[in-house]
Amino acid sequence: MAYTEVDTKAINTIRLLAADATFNANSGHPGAPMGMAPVAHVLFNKFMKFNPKNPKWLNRDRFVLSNGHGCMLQYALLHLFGYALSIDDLKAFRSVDSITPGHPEAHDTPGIEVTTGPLGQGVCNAVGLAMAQAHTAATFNKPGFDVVDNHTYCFLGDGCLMEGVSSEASSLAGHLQLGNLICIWDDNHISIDGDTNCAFTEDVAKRYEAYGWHVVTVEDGNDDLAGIEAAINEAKKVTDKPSLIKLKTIIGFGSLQQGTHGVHGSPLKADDIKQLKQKWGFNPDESFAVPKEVYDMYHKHSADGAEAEKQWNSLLDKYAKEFPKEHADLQRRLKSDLPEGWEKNLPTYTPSDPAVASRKLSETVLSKIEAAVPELFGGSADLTGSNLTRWKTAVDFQPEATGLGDYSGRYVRYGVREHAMGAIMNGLAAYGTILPYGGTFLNFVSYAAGAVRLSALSQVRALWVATHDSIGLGEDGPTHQPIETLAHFRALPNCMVWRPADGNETSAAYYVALTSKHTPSILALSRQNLPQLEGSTIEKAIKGGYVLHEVEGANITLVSTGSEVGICVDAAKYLAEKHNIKARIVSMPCFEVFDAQSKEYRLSVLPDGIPALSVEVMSTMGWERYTHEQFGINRFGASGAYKDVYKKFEFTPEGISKRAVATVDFWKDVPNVRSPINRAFQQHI
Ligand SMILES: Cc1ncc(C[n+]2csc(CCOP(=O)(O)OP(=O)(O)O)c2C)c(N)n1
Ligand SMILES: *[C@@H]1O[C@H](CO)[C@@H](O)[C@H](O)[C@H]1NC(C)=O
Ligand SMILES: *[C@@H]1O[C@H](CO)[C@@H](O)[C@H](O)[C@H]1NC(C)=O
Ligand SMILES: *[C@@H]1O[C@H](CO)[C@@H](O)[C@H](O)[C@H]1NC(C)=O
Ligand SMILES: CC(=O)N[C@H]1CO[C@H](CO)[C@@H](O)[C@@H]1O
Ligand SMILES: [Mg+2]
Repeated sequence: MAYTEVDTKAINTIRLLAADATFNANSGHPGAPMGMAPVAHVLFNKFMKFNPKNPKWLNRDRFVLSNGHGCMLQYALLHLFGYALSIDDLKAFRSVDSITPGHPEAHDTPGIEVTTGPLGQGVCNAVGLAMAQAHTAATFNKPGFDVVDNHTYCFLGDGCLMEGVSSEASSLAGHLQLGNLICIWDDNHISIDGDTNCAFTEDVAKRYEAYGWHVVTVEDGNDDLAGIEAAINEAKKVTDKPSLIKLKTIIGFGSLQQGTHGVHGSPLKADDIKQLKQKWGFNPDESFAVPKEVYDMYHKHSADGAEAEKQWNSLLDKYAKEFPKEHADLQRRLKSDLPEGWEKNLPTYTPSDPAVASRKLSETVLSKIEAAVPELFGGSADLTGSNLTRWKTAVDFQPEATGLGDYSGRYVRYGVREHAMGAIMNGLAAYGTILPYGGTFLNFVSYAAGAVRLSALSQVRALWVATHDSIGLGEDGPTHQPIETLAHFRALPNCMVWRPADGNETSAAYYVALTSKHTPSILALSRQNLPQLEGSTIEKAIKGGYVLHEVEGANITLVSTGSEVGICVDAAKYLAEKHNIKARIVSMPCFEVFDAQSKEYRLSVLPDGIPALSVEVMSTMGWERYTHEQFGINRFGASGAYKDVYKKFEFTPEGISKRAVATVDFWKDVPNVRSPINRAFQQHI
């Protein structure tokens, strides 16, 4: 179909909304929206299937703006197509409590699929969405019932392509042959420092071809709408490779400063906006103007989308009759509810059960629940054997052509790509039918910190199976031994860091992680064997912290996590025998969850009257919130057999006792020792 004046008007409307909103906010990025308005117009109006009245319709096409600084493009589109985003919301761009924040946030704004802005993340999210689409189709589609059959589109900029994380994910996407993924690169030769030739001169097209992508170039992304349409059509036809469309554009198209970094991140000047409006036939004295024919055109497309959803709904009704079990499973997953009774599969242990490494306990949990929780979909960053993340009968998520698995498989070979794994999990979770988990060493979760932070911010349920959680990993040494990791992720809002001490606590960690619909979890798991602790139960551990061992007339509380709790139990015996000191023991597997308990409960665990000493083989930072004294490791670890390393740092019953004696001695003259739980005001809101 030929393009007309209305198309041009629509494109210029998008450009001017971006110019007006950034001018009005006196902040923001007009350049990318003005350069990408033509491709956005063609993609949204000719290709994408969605219903603005129901932004969560399962079989919509997904769109990710990986160059999230260009979000005025996305906000303008959402408004024009009739999502619940008004002109006033555009006027409130970048103001406090608006639904149009400085970068797109999925949980704030209807129609935004994933939270982007940290460059490189969005394209990885898009890979995750495309994987989820492929997996969901392979799991639920039946002959004649293409319940899931559509595409993930992603815009990305030079910045995204420079970030290493996008290379990790793109390499995997090529291997996985994700034909439903179409990425469009805003090849405008500009980033903040100016012309990209100062730092970014590789042949990106060749690189992506080498990854196994289909790559096409559109020479004129500013005016050649038919060329853009043809490139997207061609990309859709390639079903066994992801596509990259290299779209040559001019940043800030139309502005007096077009093609320079001056339009990247600063509003245009008033007279510049004026000349744009004059040039394009808009009233120069009017802002946020939308011609009626532009609304009409876009609303027509949205009405087609609503009709497509209606037809899909009747397809789904028929599906429900023919495949009631699958239909019920799909509906349940879309609510993030877990299957009735799934938790009965969580293993429990008795004190006489053998000592087991918590990474192994984690594997047992996964093996026992995977059948009951079919949305569990995970893998490991090339540490499957060490991390024990794969149940025995698992099928790999692989393209059939590789002969290694198929798309219905639930086990992902992420390769050595922790950061992409984290970012892909965010995309997998955003799709709506999958509960993602990923395994690596705890130390290397830090490689993925950029993605973990976005999981927490955008309220994504994703699990990190983070094994080899401390100096207890032994011989691999300080390069692999986490020190600051727990402090870092405990400081991250809305992130649960679990460090279970035994089998019951490991089950508790999984229980809370899986049932918390809006919070990611990191499960820090040991390589070394841990005894089953008398008094641990799932019920107690799901409070985040509890009294493992109470004693009348106690002199001190020992507070610990994971592998050190068992050593504290031995230390308490030693203290009673050798020093006539009575120690009560608190296990604190998760700060975040403990903090959410009532003050009364927290004070019952950490009472007034006696000092508390924390024991954890990592940075002491953060423990001041719970204890008077801290025994930890504020330096790097050491390479050696794990028992020798623990001995070197004195994490032995004797070493802990030495600190306990010093604590009791130091605080004995302090009258009315107060629990650190008592505060003048609540520490968080
Ligand atoms: C991880 C990360 N690092 C740095 C930034 C800051 N930043 C925002 S946009 C940008 C330049 C991006 O260039 P490009 O993607 O080409 O965008 P364009 O200027 O073409 O709009 C940078 C460095 C960021 N958002 N994320
Ligand atoms: C959805 O995708 C399939 C291919 O995966 C395609 O055949 C179909 O036309 C698409 N539907 C719409 C409405 O875009
Ligand atoms: C684990 O929990 C179960 C059930 O609550 C309990 O019977 C058992 O004693 C606990 N195991 C340990 C080692 O405390
Ligand atoms: C421990 O507390 C008891 C009182 O509960 C006290 O009699 C005893 O002296 C204390 N021990 C030490 C070593 O302070
Ligand atoms: C079952 C399994 O694969 N175990 C492996 C776990 O990882 C360690 C290395 O860290 C191997 O020695 C085990 O064989
Ligand atoms: Mg650029």
